[in-house]
Amino acid sequence: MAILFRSTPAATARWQPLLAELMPEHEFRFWPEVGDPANIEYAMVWQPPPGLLASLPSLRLICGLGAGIDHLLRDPDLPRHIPITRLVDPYMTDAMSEYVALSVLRLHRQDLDYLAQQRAQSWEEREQKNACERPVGILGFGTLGQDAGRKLKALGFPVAGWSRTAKEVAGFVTYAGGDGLDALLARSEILVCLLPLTTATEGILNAGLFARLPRGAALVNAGRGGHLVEADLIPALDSGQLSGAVLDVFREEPLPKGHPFWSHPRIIVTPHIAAETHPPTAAAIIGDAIRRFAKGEPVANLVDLATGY
Ligand code: NDP
Ligand code: OXD
Repeated sequence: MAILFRSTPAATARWQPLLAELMPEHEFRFWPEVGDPANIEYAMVWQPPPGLLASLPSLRLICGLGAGIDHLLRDPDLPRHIPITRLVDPYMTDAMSEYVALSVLRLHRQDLDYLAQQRAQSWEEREQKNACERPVGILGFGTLGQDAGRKLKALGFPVAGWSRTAKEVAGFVTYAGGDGLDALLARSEILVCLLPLTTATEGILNAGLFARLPRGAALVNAGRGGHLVEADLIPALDSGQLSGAVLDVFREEPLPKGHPFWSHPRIIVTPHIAAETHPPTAAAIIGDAIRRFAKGEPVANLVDLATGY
């Protein structure tokens, strides 16, 4: 029995020594050295080439190396009968909340304007609200959204969350479904997207949605690039409907040189680093899932292919 590991070359180099240390009972094959595919029962993967998973006849469990699994569902040959786990790692959750808190604070404290003023050597005080006067809406109120919400709330922001299914989360206003979205947007001066990318959420950040936010609202997208209709963002910023955007994810990554997002004065770009997979903690979590699965015990964080996350 062997485990196939496939990620980027840089990530593979970080994972390799940890896997030997934390999962010594397993034989690992590091893509593209697959060896005999017939004895691979488990796959630990990030963006596997299409068809790779279908070529493993003994595969029993697919362990995604990220929280999102849209990279797996893009494979037309994905063996859909094989269970998939996604990564839920408190270390990553903390990292995402740091990113969201930083981004929301930058937008709230008018950093884009003060940076422009610094470049112009212009000493000008701007009127500033406190966090308690700046409602934040979080699209995707799951593992990451709720943790970010708790940390924003601790900073004083009134936070509301939007999810697919209705839920009660102590201390938060929550909304669900299409009607709930209108209500959340109407109150959100800063909108944070932490949704999974699915057929239902693709392109959700578009001109129609921006128009339903209060004028001058700002956007943080740390979900997926596919959530944003890129052509709609700059017109919304240039018209003043949106006042700023912090973007960590893009339809094409790396964001191509010359893309207008790089140089727009009201956009902050980061290179998909909001919450990177952290091999030491992730290896322990995935190792535990594989051990439980092998013993026939229930495994956490299984993906539901019907909803796509
Ligand atoms: P979860 O599955 O825990 O949460 C997803 C949330 O989105 C849930 O609240 C879910 O609703 C909601 N949701 C899903 N579909 C819809 C819909 N159609 N309408 C309304 N709400 C919807 O995922 P995580 O919080 O762990 O991760 C979220 C995403 O964050 C990942 O899929 C990934 O794309 C992104 N991510 C980005 C990273 C980065 O570095 N930029 C790092 C890690 C993750 P419900 O509660 O009803 O199920
Ligand atoms: C993830 C990511 O989904 O890093 O984990 O984007």
